[in-house]
Amino acid sequence: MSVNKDIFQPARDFNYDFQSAGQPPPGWARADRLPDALVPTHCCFCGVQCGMYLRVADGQVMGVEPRDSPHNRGSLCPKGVVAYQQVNHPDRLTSPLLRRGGKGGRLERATWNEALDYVVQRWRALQAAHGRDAIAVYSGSSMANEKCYLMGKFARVGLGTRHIDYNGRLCMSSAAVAYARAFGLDRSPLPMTDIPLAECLLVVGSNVAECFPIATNWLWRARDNGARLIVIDPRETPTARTADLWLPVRPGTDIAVLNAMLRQVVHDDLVDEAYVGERTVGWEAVRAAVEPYTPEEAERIAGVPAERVVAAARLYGQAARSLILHARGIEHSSHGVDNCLACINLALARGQVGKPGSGTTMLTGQGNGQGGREVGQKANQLPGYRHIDQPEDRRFIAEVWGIPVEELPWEGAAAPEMVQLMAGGQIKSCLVACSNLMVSLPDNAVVQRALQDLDLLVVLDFFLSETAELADVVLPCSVWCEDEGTTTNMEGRVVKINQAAEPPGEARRDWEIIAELARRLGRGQYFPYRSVRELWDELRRASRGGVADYAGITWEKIDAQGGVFWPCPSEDHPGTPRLFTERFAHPDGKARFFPIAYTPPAEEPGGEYPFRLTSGRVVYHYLSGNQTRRLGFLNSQAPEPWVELHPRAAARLGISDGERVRVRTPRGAMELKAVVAPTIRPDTLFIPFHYGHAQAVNQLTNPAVDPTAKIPEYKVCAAAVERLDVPPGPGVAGPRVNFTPATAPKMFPYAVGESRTPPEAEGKVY
Ligand SMILES: Nc1nc2c(c(=O)[nH]1)N[C@H]1C(S)=C(S)[C@@H](COP(=O)(O)OP(=O)(O)OC[C@H]3O[C@@H](n4cnc5c(=O)[nH]c(N)nc54)[C@H](O)[C@@H]3O)O[C@H]1N2
Ligand SMILES: Nc1nc2c(c(=O)[nH]1)N[C@H]1C(S)=C(S)[C@@H](COP(=O)(O)OP(=O)(O)OC[C@H]3O[C@@H](n4cnc5c(=O)[nH]c(N)nc54)[C@H](O)[C@@H]3O)O[C@H]1N2
Ligand code: SF4
Ligand SMILES: [Mo]
Repeated sequence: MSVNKDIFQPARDFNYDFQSAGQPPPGWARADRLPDALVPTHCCFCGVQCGMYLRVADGQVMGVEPRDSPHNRGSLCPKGVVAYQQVNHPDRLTSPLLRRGGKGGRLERATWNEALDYVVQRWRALQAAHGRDAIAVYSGSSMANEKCYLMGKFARVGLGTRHIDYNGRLCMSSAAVAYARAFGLDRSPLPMTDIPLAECLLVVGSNVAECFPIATNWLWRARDNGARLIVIDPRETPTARTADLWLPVRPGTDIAVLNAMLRQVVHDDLVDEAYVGERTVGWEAVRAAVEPYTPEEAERIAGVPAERVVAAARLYGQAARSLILHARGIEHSSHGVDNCLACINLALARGQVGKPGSGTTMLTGQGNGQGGREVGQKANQLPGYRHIDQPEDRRFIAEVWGIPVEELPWEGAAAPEMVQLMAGGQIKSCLVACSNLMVSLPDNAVVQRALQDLDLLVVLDFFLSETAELADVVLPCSVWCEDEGTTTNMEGRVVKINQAAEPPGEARRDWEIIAELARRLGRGQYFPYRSVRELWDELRRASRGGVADYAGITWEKIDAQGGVFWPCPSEDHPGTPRLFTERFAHPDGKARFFPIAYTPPAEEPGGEYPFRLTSGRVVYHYLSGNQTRRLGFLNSQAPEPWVELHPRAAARLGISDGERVRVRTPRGAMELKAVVAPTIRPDTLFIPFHYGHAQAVNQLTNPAVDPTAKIPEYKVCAAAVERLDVPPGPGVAGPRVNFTPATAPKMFPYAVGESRTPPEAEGKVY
């Protein structure tokens, strides 16, 4: 077998100069050794969760081999192939760091005892002075289910605070709300292996080929079978380039197109009346609601030629099996829930949901993006997708945890609201695990002030992130393959991550650090875990009977079946790959239609800011980039951000390809390289978001959120782009800002010290 040696090389160009150092650091595994073992596991990056083997020699991870899991069939993308290079990376944090000399001081090495004692003593003092809710926990979905579960329990039982939320809030919380509302349950209704059964694929707001490269193989199989492909995206993505139809929508205007497609389906008599009558509720209101959305109206609002809207409706509507795949392009919106519901309306009207190879599916982003949102680290949620406001759910979980139900806090602030509570001084300390807020939250000048003003910021990470740089205490943790556990991939398939190495130096596993903090807080009796398996067994018990029921999933069954789909209520149950085949998850078994009207984004272009700025991903980097910017091969392909703009816009502004330019929004400005490309709408700019500090696009983005899901509107705000020799003057009229009470980021309504008081039942759909 010929091996591309490059991919086995350590990252040469990040913080470690091998040339002058001469030799790799001690402990760096050599790629040319034969492995002692191949450890079966899954990739740590996106929601596809490709199976892989890690090559291990002398306890060191030294490479990767293909593994034939049912959903990736041996393939890996460029990120999966080099993921293992994080393990022995010279930038790994190997001892706790403590900021000495107050806020202006430096982060310096400390012992675990010193660091943990300091954290616990400060937390006790802050809670005594300001109430339990003065501390927040901000978690993440790149961690295994067991750890995400532990974070929720630690916040509510260890610290007794109501404030816990996680980065999935920024990811697809709008799709989660939409599925819960329409179907009664939030999970992709079918496995990836169903995609080749579809006759028509409608991709709405996803750069599938760059963001889910291996899931894309299933799209190609569908194409091989003759499936037609339609893509709705302001950019002609690699997937759009191969499509039968590309609908270049103006950012933030998809509802006009989706409603017009549904109207055309109605006018062409393509509604599945039998299905609609038997399996759904609310159709008549939707039929009436879409009537004003003529193809011409869609063209006016969304900038997509009317005849393309009609053609898309016919391709989609005439297929016997059609599948809508949607992602952050429509979900990162101040009306993200409505965007997803508009997709669902279309699929329900065509009678597609609950059948093989058809319906709708959300392309879940993070490795454990699905599991992370159902095991209880979300502000309004308890394990098993239970709701924190439901008395019977509260009783059940309090019993599993062995605490009086009155001690269980109520709903806390969602991630963007937490930032406001920090900025407002109500939250005094935050424990961040598995998130890099300084890069990922919108309007990050405000985020920086909020984090810097905290009395105590504690960060668990294995590389010093932009957020960890601001911390008072940094606790070094394990990378994914230094621990075991389960993740739930984008299909709802629970898979097993296996341990291939020990954490380096003094680094510890996340769950060990959290359990130790609980012990030092005097809550050790609730956190007696000696292994991840004990945590897993408790999670199974806590999910029993819930919407996301893991009770019957054992690690052995995962191994035997190549993963188990939840719900899986008992050990003799095989799991549930396809949902809604007979009934939907609402008590009456029927799906719900919701009439959706187009509303403009929270900020529209105008005056000084004539462009729509959108942001997203490239294939070589992962999220905030804290991991992939350190992996030499990946970083060499995309070492810095750029702004994509259309040749017509560039010509008008005198900008040439490769030139450095300034992009401005009402919140900030940044300088970066221009990439002039005909693949983007002339009124739109695109910047990838994987970079920190002065290279972060979130200096510019709008913090407006969806009123229910609280997901930020990353995908559209008003912007200007200009040559660097143009002074950034005070400008003429500002953008037209559509802030309404519903879309404005709302201050969380509860004061601190109120964990034991139920909130008013306002907007508690999910
Ligand atoms: N390489 C890579 N892969 C990843 C990740 C990564 O960071 N890097 N992250 C993972 C995670 S957590 C996530 S959430 C997913 C995200 O996966 P995707 O949602 O596919 O990725 P994005 O780049 O955020 O946005 C998708 C597309 O939305 C388009 N878009 C922008 N505005 C609009 C709009 O108003 N309407 C429509 N229809 N489209 C619009 C953009 O042009 C872009 O092509 O990827 C996962 N996979
Ligand atoms: N402008 C703009 N902003 C966006 C988006 C966008 O499209 N545009 N997308 C949004 C989306 S979809 C997402 S998902 C968010 C993601 O935003 P973040 O969650 O902030 O991004 P990550 O890079 O995943 O941050 C994870 C951090 O935890 C560390 N980490 C990884 N694994 C572990 C682990 O097992 N344990 C611990 N303790 N730490 C770990 C990593 O080193 C990294 O520093 O960003 C959002 N922000
Ligand atoms: S597609 Fe996703 S899970 Fe698969 S190798 Fe790439 S990043 Fe990893
Ligand atoms: Mo995400």
